[in-house]
Amino acid sequence: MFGDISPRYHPLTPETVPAYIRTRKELEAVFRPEDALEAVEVGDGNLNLVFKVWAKADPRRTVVLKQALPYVRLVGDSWPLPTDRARIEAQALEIHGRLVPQHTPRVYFYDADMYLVCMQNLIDHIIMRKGLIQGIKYPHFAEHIGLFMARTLGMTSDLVLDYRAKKVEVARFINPELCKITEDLIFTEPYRQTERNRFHAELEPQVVALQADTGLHLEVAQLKEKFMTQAQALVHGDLHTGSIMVNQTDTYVIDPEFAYYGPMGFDVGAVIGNLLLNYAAHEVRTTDPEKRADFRTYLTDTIIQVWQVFVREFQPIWDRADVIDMPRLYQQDYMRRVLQDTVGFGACKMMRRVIGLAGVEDIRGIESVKDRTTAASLALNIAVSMVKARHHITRIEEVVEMATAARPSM
Ligand code: SR1
Ligand code: MG
Repeated sequence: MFGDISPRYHPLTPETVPAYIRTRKELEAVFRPEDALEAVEVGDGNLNLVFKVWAKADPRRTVVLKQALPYVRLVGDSWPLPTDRARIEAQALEIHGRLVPQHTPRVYFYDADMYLVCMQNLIDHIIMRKGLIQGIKYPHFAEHIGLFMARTLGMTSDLVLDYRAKKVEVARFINPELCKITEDLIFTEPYRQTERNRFHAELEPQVVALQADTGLHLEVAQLKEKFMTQAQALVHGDLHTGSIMVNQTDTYVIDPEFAYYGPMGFDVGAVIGNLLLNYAAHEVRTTDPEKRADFRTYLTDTIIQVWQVFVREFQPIWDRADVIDMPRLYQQDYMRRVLQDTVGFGACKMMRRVIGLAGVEDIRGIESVKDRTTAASLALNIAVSMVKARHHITRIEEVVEMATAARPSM
């Protein structure tokens, strides 16, 4: 266990949610005393309980309650996990809401005894991963997420924060157990034989080769060290396409419970790596060659645009930065290092989703084993070429070139 659990804490159920809602003054503007309330548990993530609750008479009057369990939901109570992650999520959402309100769900309250965040129910939006699997394009996504990352990363870095405030923030977002999940599941387990890995037998020869590749291990070890030691900015920490909700006009970033002070490229890499996982999945998910080529062009254009918008929106942050010398050269050097980190972390995020415990639906949801193997193999080949090339990359277009050149080996 991790510290004492509040005596008031109890996991909610759909039956107990309405009574809990009645105790919260913050929701008096949403629900009326006479409202009959309905709740369902919809958590399909790996860690928490998530309830949607609405007024039966008007389902648009609705909120989401996200409550931490004291263990990893995906595995059970044999894997304890601190409920403090709910505080981290509430505080990160507060910062995101200040810096990019248009891309952050509204938070109604945080209940520190119940380890629960109550927030806006994004009823007009879907999880981006699900949309991408169906081949839906989101024309404003790159613009939105590029801005989101430039603001949330740049404005929480030493380029903007006062020297003392920065250290206070680093301390506030110490998140050791969730970082340890990342250290194990992303940077360690995929590269050795462990019980928690979940790849299918047909992929084994490629995984065995990857696990014997000492050059790859060196790169991944360097990235793990960077993840563990570089307190560059407040990163979201789990910015995959399952943490993004979208429609044709809006983009919202949810679920920052893995937030901590880490390298910026960890977030940018998560976005790009997950777009590439989807790219690999469409190798078999979209059988019509023209449609596949068209959707892939959308994905690769999006990758390029995400980076370009990120760099463009970072510029005003540079204008506020007090750097000692050669500001132009330093800016270029800084952004090049963030790009190289992005490529390395993006690759690690891809490999873990193919080999490790927590997969993604893009690949693992492919029913035919043969097809799943083809997509997974392509994802691994793209990732391996990225991680090995990362030190030399100077342009985002090189990532797209590597993706388009890669072929499945199985
Ligand atoms: C045991 S938690 C597995 C994964 O779920 C979260 O979404 C993170 O990506 C974590 O690595
Ligand atoms: Mg999550």
